[in-house]
Amino acid sequence: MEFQEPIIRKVDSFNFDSYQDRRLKAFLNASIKNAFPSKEGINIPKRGDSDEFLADLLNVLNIKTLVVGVGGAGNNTVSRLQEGGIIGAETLNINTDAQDLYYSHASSKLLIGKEISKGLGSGNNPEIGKESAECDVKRIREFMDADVVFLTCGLGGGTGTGATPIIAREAKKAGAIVVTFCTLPFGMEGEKRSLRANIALKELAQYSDSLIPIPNDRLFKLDQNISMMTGFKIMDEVLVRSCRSLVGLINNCGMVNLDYADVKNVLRKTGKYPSGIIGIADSVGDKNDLINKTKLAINNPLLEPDTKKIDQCIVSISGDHDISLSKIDNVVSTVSNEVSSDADLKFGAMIDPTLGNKIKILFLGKGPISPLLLKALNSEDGMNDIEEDIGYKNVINRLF
Ligand SMILES: Nc1nc2c(ncn2[C@@H]2O[C@H](COP(=O)(O)OP(=O)(O)OP(=O)(O)O)[C@@H](O)[C@H]2O)c(=O)[nH]1
Ligand SMILES: [Mg+2]
Repeated sequence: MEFQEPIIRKVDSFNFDSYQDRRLKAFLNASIKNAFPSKEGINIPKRGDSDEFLADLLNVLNIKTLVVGVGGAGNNTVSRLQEGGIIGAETLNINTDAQDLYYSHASSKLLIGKEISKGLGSGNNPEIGKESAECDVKRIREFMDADVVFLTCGLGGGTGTGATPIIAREAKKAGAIVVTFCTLPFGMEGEKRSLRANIALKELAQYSDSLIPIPNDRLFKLDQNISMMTGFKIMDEVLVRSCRSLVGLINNCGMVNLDYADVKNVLRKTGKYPSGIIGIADSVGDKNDLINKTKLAINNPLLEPDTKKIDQCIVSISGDHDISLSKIDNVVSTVSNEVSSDADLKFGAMIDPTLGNKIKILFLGKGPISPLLLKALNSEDGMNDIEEDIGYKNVINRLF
C-alpha cells in the first residue's frame, strides 16, 4: 500500500518557483492527501471526496486578481476603484511621482526609480519611466503572483507610457493573464504625446493578452463641445466601470453557466496581437431597452469594434432574484444577431439583489484587433483634432 507522505516528499523535491507553480504544488498535495491514506488514517475506508479536501482545493483554486494603476492617470483610476470599494482584487499604484502616489488610494503603493527621478515624476519622458521600472523590477515582481493582472494608465506622458510595458512583461513572465486598459491622448495635447502613446501601444501589444486602447478623442463623436478636463473625468469613469465589471465577473464566475475557464478563454491572447472588446450598459429592463442597451454594449462607441470579426464572446447579465428567462433571452438573442453566426457565444447570469428592476449587461469579445493598435503598428503618426467644453452627463448617458 502507498502512503501519502513519501509521495508528498517527492512533490516537495521539485522546484516550484512561480506563483502558478506553487498553486500547482498545493493542488497536487491536496489531491494526494485525498487519494492516498496517511499512516494514521489507514483503517478508515474512503469513498468520494471529503469536504476537507474540497475546502483545500477551493483555497488553491481561488482566482487572484491584481489591478495596477501606473502614472498619474492610472493612479487616479485605481484610487477611484479603491474609494468605491472593490471586492476580491488587490490594488497597486506605481508612480515615479511621490506626491501623486501619496495622495492616491490603493492597497499597496510602489515609488519606482527614486535614484533617477528623485520622486519628482518623469517629466513626460518615457525613457525615465522605463528605466525607473527596470531599476525596481525586483520589487515589481513581488506583486505579480496573481492569475489576472489588470493594468491601467494614460498613455502620452512619461511614467505610464514607459513603465507599463515593463510591468506587463513581468506579469506575463509570472504566468498571469494580462489585461491592459489605456487611454490615448487628446489631439489637443499635441503630436508628441500621440507619438509616445503609439510606441508604447506596440510594446504593450507584445505582453498583453487583451489590450483595450481607448482614444480620448472619440468622446468628440458624442459631444463636440467637450473640454479636456471633462473628457478626463469621463475616461476615469469608463476605466473604473470597465475594471470593476471585469473583476466582478471573474470573482462571480460559476454563478450560472460561466466559469473562470470561459472568461480566461476570451481574455487570453491566441493570435500574434491581442484583441479586447468590452462593453457595459445598464438597462431599465423592458424589452426595447434591453435590446438597445445590449447593442450599445457590443458596439461600444469608444471602441467601435468590427463586431463581425468577433469569434468568441461572453455576455454576463445581472439582475435581482426575479430576473426572468425572457429578459435573459432578449439580451442573448440580440448578441447572436449582432455577431457572426460562427462566433462562440456563452452567457452567464448573476444575481444582484440590489438591482431591483435594472439589468446590468457586460459584453466581452475576442477576435478583432483594435484599429488603433493596427495604426500604431503600421506607422508612428499621431492623432489630431480639437474641440471644447460641457456635457459630462450627456456623454455618460450615451455610453452606458
Ligand atoms: N483619464 C484621465 N486621463 C488623464 C488624466 N490626466 C492625464 N490623463 C491622460 O493621461 C496621459 C498621461 O498623463 P499622466 O498619467 O499624468 O502622465 P504620467 O504617466 O504620470 O507621466 P509623467 O507625469 O510624465 O511622469 C495624458 O496625456 C492624458 O491624456 C486624468 O486625470 N484622467
Ligand atoms: Mg505623472
